[in-house]
Amino acid sequence: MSTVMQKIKDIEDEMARTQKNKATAHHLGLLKAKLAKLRREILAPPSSKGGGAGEGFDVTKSGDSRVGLVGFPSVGKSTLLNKLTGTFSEVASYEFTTLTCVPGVIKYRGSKIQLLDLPGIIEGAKDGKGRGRQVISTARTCNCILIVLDAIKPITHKRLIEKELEGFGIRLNKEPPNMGFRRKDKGGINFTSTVANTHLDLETVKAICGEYKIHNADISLRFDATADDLIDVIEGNRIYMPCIYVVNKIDQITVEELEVLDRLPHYCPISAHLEWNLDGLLDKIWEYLNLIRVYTKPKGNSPDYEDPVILSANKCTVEDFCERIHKDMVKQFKFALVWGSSAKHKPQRVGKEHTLEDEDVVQIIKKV
Ligand SMILES: Nc1nc2c(ncn2[C@@H]2O[C@H](COP(=O)(O)OP(=O)(O)OP(=O)(O)O)[C@@H](O)[C@H]2O)c(=O)[nH]1
Ligand SMILES: [Mg+2]
Repeated sequence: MSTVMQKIKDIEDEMARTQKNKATAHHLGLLKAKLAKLRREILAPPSSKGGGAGEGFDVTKSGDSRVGLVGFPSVGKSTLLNKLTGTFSEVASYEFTTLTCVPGVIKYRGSKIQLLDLPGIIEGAKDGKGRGRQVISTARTCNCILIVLDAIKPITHKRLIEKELEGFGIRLNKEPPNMGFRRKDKGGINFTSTVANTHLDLETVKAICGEYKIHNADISLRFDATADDLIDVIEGNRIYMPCIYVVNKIDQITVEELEVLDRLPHYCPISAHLEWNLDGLLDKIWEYLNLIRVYTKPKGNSPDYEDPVILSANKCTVEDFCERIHKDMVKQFKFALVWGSSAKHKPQRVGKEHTLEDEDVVQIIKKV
């Protein structure tokens, strides 16, 4: 492992020394590709059987979605878990109080959100330091990440945590790169673009592909992609995840300082200890999880508003709803009656491809 670490360091040093301009673009692209390959080696060493290395903490998934608390030591992650879930995770003024993953459950708008308190990470986690690797591996299993920051610590901490997560293949608040990439048997590298490219040219693309021993491929860009985007597409195991920057301990800063923080995108100020703005945070978590609630209506009864079926807003057809209720439901499905914002009438009769919306009421009519 240490030789891999040394190689990573050497490449990072070389990148820092290299001036960024048109003439060095392909060389930098090549270095980035080499770096991505080395990081992958650390994630999952090829020799290891059963894969101990890239593994997270052994906590069973429960509820409708999973949210992870990530941050430096002593920023208040455990305090926040305790306040939001009523679970107990030890809080103390010294660093590295939490040494394992402690789960809790938030009940919010009829849904159950599993919140994971994780040990504080230190810089270099992505390169195998401390428990950080385990923390980030667990973070990869979440549906949303809360990066917890201390309001009185330098804002540079935000960038450091992001770098750790990025080094582990997690992409925050980002869509997968919109580009076509198809390997071929012959014909060389064919590089086309529908927009002006300011980062990538054919030479850089060839250098990066060459590093992966890809000599024949069709690559088409539909946006101004960077070398990192191309590497992400080739590596393929990236996880795209929503992230909220939770700035804690705002009881310790002035109103003027708070106003400066207000300009950060994807951010939520709180005081976990004094329970300031925890409702605002819950609202934001709900928004970033992008979930919808669907109420079932048994025939002849009123809808069950207590226990909604929770679906992802990206996967919320009547068929998805049926599958959640029972695995055989789709087979027995005849049609559904839907009340609510997705319905044109009250109720509307729909098929299984109909897309549901938040707080719709659904009654399934089975075949007889
Ligand atoms: N002033 C202030 N202090 C807080 C707040 N939230 C937490 N703290 C304090 O910060 C210290 C660290 O809190 P923890 O919750 O243990 O922090 P942690 O992030 O879980 O720390 P590790 O487990 O060591 O990574 C404790 O002394 C808390 O009382 C807050 O909103 N305001
Ligand atoms: Mg803790």
